[in-house]
Amino acid sequence: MHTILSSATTTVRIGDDQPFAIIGERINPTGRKIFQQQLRAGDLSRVEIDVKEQVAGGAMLLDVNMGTPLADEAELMRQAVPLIQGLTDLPLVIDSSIIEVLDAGLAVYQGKALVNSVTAEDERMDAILPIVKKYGAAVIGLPNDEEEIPEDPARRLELVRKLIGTATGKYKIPVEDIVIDPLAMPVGADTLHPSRTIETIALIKAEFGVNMTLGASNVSFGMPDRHTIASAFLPIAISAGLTSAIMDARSPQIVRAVKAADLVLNRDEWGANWISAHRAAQKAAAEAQAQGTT
Ligand code: THG
Repeated sequence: MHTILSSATTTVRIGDDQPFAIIGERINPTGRKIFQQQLRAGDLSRVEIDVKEQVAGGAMLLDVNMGTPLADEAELMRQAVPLIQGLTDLPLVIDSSIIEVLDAGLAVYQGKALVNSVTAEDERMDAILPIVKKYGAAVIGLPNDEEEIPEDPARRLELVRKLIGTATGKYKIPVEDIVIDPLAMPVGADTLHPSRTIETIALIKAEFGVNMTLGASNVSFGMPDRHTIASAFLPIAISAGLTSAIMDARSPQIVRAVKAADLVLNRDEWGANWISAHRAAQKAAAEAQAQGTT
């Protein structure tokens, strides 16, 4: 099962026989005071740095979230999408909890975007899925409803059934355009959270075989040495069936852990990506040294 996303010029295929899809999380003002102040003042200049760093780090798609208190988020999204598409050919993930913001981003997007996200609540599905269909986009589905974010993996699976059933049945969205987020929560809040996420991934994979994504940084939130936690969590989740993650693409440690997982899980034929990345790093190091000695 392949989820195909695109920009005006570039296509990315997500699937369990493909290299793990690294979605850069960084274009998001949550927890970043200065970035929030800039966005509130209509200054999007920081986005350029965030794009460059994530592309350099190995991002294959970029999540775009403009959620800023006391700002016109729809207007920010309307400006951010063409700005980012002028800076990179990577496909984008349009991330907002506000329906008008998703619509504003999709209206100006060139290509096939991934909408982040819709829950299993009837009201949310009935508002967001028609927009997804209208733009021919793909969508991330979250297994929580009006009552709860369920802890039990079996209950999450029930909500995934509801989501996929409604999206494919009522709204005629192809199942390959539905990417499920099994919900990643901080290990610092409960050390059972990651195990529940991984069990949910395995259940969804067995029943539907759909592509999945999650917010990898959620897992390490509030803990020291976050990159090491992500570097352990992601390969385990990938082994269970996770095919992409919204993650810190600037971290060589996490990106290399994911690339090594591709290699050992046979998503990197002949180790071609692994070897060429190593050679590129060697070359860059040699060039840096030559610069330093002249
Ligand atoms: N699922 C889906 N979408 C998501 C999430 C998810 N989108 C948003 C979020 N969760 C994923 N994105 C981030 C982005 C940043 C961080 C965590 C998740 C993060 N930021 C630092 C912090 O808050 O400590 C920023 C600090 C700084 O740089 O100054 O951790 O789960 N579908």
